[in-house]
This record gives sequence, C-alpha cells and structure tokens, in this order.
Amino acid sequence: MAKKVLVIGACGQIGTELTMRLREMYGAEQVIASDIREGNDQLMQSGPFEQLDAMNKEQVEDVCLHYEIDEVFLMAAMLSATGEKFPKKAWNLNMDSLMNVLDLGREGKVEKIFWPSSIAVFGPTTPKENTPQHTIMEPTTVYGISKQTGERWCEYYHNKYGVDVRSIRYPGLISWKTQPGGGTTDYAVDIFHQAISKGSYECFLKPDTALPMMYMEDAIRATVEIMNADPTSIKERSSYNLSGMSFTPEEIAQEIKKNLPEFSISYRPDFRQEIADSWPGSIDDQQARKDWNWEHKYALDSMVQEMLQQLKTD
Ligand code: AKB
Repeated sequence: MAKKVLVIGACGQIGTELTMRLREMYGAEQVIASDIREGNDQLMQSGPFEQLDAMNKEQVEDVCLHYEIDEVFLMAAMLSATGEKFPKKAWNLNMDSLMNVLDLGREGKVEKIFWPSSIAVFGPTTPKENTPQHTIMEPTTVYGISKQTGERWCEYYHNKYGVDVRSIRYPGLISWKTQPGGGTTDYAVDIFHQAISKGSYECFLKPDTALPMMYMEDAIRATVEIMNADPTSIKERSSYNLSGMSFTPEEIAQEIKKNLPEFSISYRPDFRQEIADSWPGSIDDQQARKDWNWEHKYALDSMVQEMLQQLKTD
C-alpha cells in the first residue's frame, strides 16, 4: 500500500514545492498538506489540506491518526531574521513543533520524520570555509540555537527510542515558484524579482558576503532522497551538511548582468549582515555524498539562467 504523508508547514517556501513533488510521486490523496494558514491555489486544490497549529500536539496527533500517517515532514519554522525580532516566539515554535512530532515517533504513531536543520547551526567560531560535518558550533541567532538544539533532540530520540528521524542542514534556498520569508539568505531570491521588475536591487548584505546556497530543485530532491534511503545508510541522526553552490551578492549580480546587461545593484547592509557574518561561506558535504549518494546539479550559472527564464515567462 502506498504510504501516507503529512507535510506540516506546507504553505511555506519549501513546504509548497515539497508537497507538490510528493503528490506527484505518491498520489494527491496520499499527501496531506497542513499549515496554520491557507496556501496558494495550486496547493489548496491539488489534494487534502488540514488547518493546524504545529505547536498543538493534540491537533497534530489527531491528523496523524485520522489519516493513518506514515511519514511526517515538519517544515514549519521561524527563520533567522524574523527570529531575531521575536526570539521567544521563534524558540517556542521551532522547539515545540519538533518535540510534538518526535513524541509521535516515540509513541509509534508515525514511522518516519523529516526535520530541516540549517547552516545557522554554525557560528562565528566555526571554520568558515568548507565547514566540516562535525565541528565547533556556537550559533549566535535564536534560530541557530533552536536548530542546534533540535539536532541534539533528533539524535537523542533516535538513540534512546529508535525514532527514524532524518535531517538536512539546508543552505539558503532559491526558487522561482515560492518566496522565502524572514531569512537572511532571502536576498538571493528577491534580487531576481527586482531585477526583472525594476532593473535594479538594493541588497541588505555587503557585496563580498559569501554564503552557501542551493537551487530549490536540488533541495527537494535531497529531501526525498534522504527520506527514501535505506535506514542503515543514515549514519548522522543529528543532521547532514549539504552543499550546492556558494556566492556573494556581487557574484550573483554579475551573473544576472550577463543576462540582463542593464541590471544594477547597490548595497545598504542592515542587521542581517551580522547574522550572515556569523555563518560559513561554504560547506563540506562529503558525508551526505558518501552515506546516501547525494549529488547537487545546479551551479550559480545554471541556477541564474533557469530563474530568469522561469520568472520572465511567468
Ligand atoms: C535563513 O536565512 O534564515 C534560512 C536558512 C539559511 O536557514 N534561509
């Protein structure tokens, strides 16, 4: 029998595309989208939707039991920039939602869990280039602290209770279909929309701020691949480093200019600069490549080409 999947936070940047991909793979009725708010028409009309608050264990449990859910993808979270404005809210949402789902795993009510971590688990004392899988982690944002704590809980629930939880440390994600919300890497999506609509962009990071990034297509494929990998191949039950590309605002602007010669960029760094400065510039993901055969497809040039093409015809 085909598996039943619940996506919590299905209306967000990753959740929307992940839900659509899972519906293509497993059948629309097998994939239950859920969120605290409604999503875009395509998501709402393509399969079942349940309104729920990820922080409410009873609601999450009811939906899991009602639909006989096998796998949960918990994508609800408050990201780095918004998290700095609402630290307690970010902590509560990011931690409570995870503990609710981990407990459902421990109680045997769901079989497998995906939970996203982030490059935000790293901090200013982490080696900046080719950041290893295991290294110093002293995050300075509340989002990073919640993701690092979450990683420890995932590993703990796996080791103590045998919960099959799998996780990836996502870099900044770039997509033409959905907009990010409240992150530090959001500029790398916004720049395309502004380049097309206005021909210029004012960036909230300095020109030479290198950050790890990934095209959404690669990120969704990684998420599906890690969830479908043999459990014995998943050696990291905290979270896996994952790398696609790494670039600065200046480099992506140059790449956009190759396609839109009139495009111009200016810089006005704000509070997000400090967050970006605390994160790595590039990530070593050898372990994911070795354990579950991860391979990225998109580099800066192919990603820029596709983003501009898709947004121009949209
Ligand atoms: C953010 O910028 O907060 C996120 C992330 C890197 O996890 N995109």
